[in-house]
Amino acid sequence: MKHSFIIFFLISINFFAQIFVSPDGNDTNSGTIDSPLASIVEAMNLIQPQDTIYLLAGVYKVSEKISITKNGYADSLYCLFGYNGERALLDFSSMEVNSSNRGISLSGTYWHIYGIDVKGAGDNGMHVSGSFNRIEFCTFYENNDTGLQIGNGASDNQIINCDSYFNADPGQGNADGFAPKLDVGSNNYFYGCRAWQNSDDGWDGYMRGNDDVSTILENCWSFKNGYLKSGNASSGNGNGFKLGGSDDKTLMHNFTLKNCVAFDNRIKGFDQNNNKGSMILYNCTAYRNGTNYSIVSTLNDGKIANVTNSISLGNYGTLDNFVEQQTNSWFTPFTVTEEDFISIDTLGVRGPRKSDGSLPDINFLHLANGSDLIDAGIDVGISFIGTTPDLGAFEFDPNITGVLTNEKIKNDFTLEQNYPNPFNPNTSINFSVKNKSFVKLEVFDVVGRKIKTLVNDWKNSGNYKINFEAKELSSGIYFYILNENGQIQTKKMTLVK
Ligand SMILES: [Ca+2]
Ligand SMILES: [Ca+2]
Ligand SMILES: [Ca+2]
Ligand SMILES: [Ca+2]
Repeated sequence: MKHSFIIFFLISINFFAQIFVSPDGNDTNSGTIDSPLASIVEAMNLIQPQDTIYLLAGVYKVSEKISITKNGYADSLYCLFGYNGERALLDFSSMEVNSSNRGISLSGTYWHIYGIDVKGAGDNGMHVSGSFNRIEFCTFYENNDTGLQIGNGASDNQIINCDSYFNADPGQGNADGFAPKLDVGSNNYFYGCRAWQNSDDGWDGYMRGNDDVSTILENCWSFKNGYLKSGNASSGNGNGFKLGGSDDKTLMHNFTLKNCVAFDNRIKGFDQNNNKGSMILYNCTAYRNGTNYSIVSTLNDGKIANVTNSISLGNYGTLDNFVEQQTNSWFTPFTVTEEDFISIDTLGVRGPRKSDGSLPDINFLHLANGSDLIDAGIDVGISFIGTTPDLGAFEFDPNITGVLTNEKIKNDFTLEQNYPNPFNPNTSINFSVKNKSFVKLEVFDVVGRKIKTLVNDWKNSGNYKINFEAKELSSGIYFYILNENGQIQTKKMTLVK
């Protein structure tokens, strides 16, 4: 009863405009669900902050670049969503192959783009030059350059649960899956993404025009890069994660990779490529790449390379003496064989995502019961099961039989009861965030009117204490709701004057 009430008012409180677009729509329509527009560009012209453009399911044949230029604010995002969990495919295949023919050019800020597929653009599927955007549960495939590229100083973007595959440029040496590269800014974050069979690299952080920037990847899989859709080898670089590099070999890209997996990439799994910045690899797994790990050239002063709790099935490659290493699978007394894993069959790795966009459950490269790699790692600040962290990207859970999940690194958070409660007129609301994520904390009254937005921003992992002041409000029951990456927790508080 209580639940349905809360769900009811969560829906009913949204007074912001919704603009609907359909492949069968018409731009003379009003833009309601029953009378949708035809053109995404027209919807872009109409949208106001906090509005949502819903793309009804279907194939949108688009022949010109879609430029997203409006700037939202931390407390009023623009939203572009596939409607109701269905997929909207933006098919740019009629575009000529040309570096000015990107599919979507996102130069705006504070956009949340969710549930959209981008195919066949004449250049990048999407190019992000704006900051503080969240691109979620989108796919980029068969574009004529990198699927999703981030550049022009763009910073603080979150790329969550996206796939990028079968991208190939005519020369095959440029198209990566995900490319925070060249003049990209800092603090872009990838979570739960997959890149496969791109003609050049899975991820590429090559620098030109900017220096000493930082990028974070968690729970990302990169495989079969350096191969074309046909399965033939490409003439591109073929690395899973290319962690930088620059023309004069001096520029720095600081990468942090946690729980990332590279396999079957043609040349290298995890590749420094003359990057002079810091590279932190925690709990990564590499298998059957040309070379699994390669960090071989000295870094700039003050920069460090660290590979810890990581697995190589097969020869690990080359990590120079300056690379700090602890408890990797190639150290004594560990032995790594196929028997350490439930499966080394890649079955399911490119399978469909769950309905919330998270990665599919697989057995591939998950540790088998009895492996000496279980509970063999050291604590690097990633949550773990058992007495200590395991080696590799997937933590063994003795309580789960059959298909394993990636639960342990799912974003999660706690929302505490406010204190004092009842209160007048000030109270504190504490919450904690485990992984960096987009957090919204809002207060509603008992009929579901939004009273105040207390938080609407990216938060790093940590504990937060927010003061709520209710001097202007009357006595009664209020709700506060924390929304973190789409997961919601609600608590009740009482103002007594
Ligand atoms: Ca290349
Ligand atoms: Ca590349
Ligand atoms: Ca073993
Ligand atoms: Ca463990």
